[in-house]
Amino acid sequence: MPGEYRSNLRRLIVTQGDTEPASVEQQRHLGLTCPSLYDMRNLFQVNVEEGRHLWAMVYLLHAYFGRDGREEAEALLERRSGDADNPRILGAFNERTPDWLSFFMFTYFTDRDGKYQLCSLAESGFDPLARTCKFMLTEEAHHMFVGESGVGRVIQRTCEVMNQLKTDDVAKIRAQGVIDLPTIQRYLNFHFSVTMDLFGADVSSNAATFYNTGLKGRYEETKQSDDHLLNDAAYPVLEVADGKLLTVQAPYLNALNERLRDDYVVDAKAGIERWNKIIQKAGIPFTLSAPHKAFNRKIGPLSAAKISPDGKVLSEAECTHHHLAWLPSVEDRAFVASLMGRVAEPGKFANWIAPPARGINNQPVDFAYVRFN
Ligand code: BYC
Ligand code: FE
Ligand code: FE
Repeated sequence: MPGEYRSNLRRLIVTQGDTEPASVEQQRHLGLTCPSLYDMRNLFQVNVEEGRHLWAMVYLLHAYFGRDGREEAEALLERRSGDADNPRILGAFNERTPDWLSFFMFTYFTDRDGKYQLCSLAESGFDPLARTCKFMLTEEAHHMFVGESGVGRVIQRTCEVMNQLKTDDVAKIRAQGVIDLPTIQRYLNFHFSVTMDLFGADVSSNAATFYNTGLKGRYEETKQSDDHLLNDAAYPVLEVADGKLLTVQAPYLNALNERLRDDYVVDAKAGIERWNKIIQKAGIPFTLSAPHKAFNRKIGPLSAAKISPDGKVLSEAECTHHHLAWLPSVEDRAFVASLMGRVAEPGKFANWIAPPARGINNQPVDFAYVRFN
């Protein structure tokens, strides 16, 4: 392999591999506060599979990259999520996953980044990487299911309590030990925006190189009807000019991160609409929505501006003023944390979450999914 190709390929594999143990580190204490045995079993399955994804990437490093690969794999084992001195590579993987609402949001939004990145690596011309990513994708579907159904069950339980009390008063809803819908929206805003950053800068020469050298493709590359070279093509990206968000055309090859982010947003929004169906069915006039993709960014040119969830460019003062309404506050997080307590009796569920519609592998919902020996 030529030098630059080799180091780019290794870097992609290291970045992918780094996220896998990071997520397990972020989630490792959640067994202590599982809302049911059903949920605990799902947590363990997710963690085991992320561990295997790590193994798959380390295998590639050892099998194809000689000494550099072994050193990178060693370094991967030394990094820790959130460690100030030796953190994980990507931002979202250094955030905490302190409670189960965060876990469900993470598996819905952040594992979905996994799906999109793996789909683009599954197009790689480096066949061992492409093949292993295709296999990893089969497991990603379950992780996202855990997230979507988890958040859905939290919403369902909240709606039940709201209808019993006939109120949307946050204090009264919280007093019943369930999570109010505005707090769920703030958690959604946080996890959505942190995940937006995982796609990298909107305009990136790395992205162009990865694509041009066949290391990565687009999402569903083979279904794209253009020439797959993209040399003279353009793609829209956002810029802040005169206090407004403007769409400008960038060279397509440099905008491939943005293209993948846009594909992701369509998919992520579809599930939010399914959550809204639960709220509608309960007859409650409230709608969850995805924040604008420019909201709360830390990566790329949009990170220099303050942008509201509905896509308005704000002054520093306006932003500080609204911050509490848009992202989980210390108090929101403390409230959610106060609800977390372990429920480990088969068929029992914590008060803040509805039971699932069905069990796992045709077992009943009250099956003893985890045994403590
Ligand atoms: N945080 O040119 P840019 C998953 C860095 S999730 C911190 O835009 P590029 C999973 C970037 O590294 C899927 N740093 O970067 C989910 C670069 O650094 P250098 C994970 C960031 O390379 C749940 C600089 O900023 N897989 O599997 O075009 C549970 C300039 O950026 C971030 C992958 O990501 C960030 N968010 O795009 C378990 C696939 N973003 O060179 C698992 C592999 C960017 O200046 N990775 N930077 O030192 C990639 O394809 C690319 O590296 C990225 C970044 C798309 C992430
Ligand atoms: Fe994974
Ligand atoms: Fe995953």
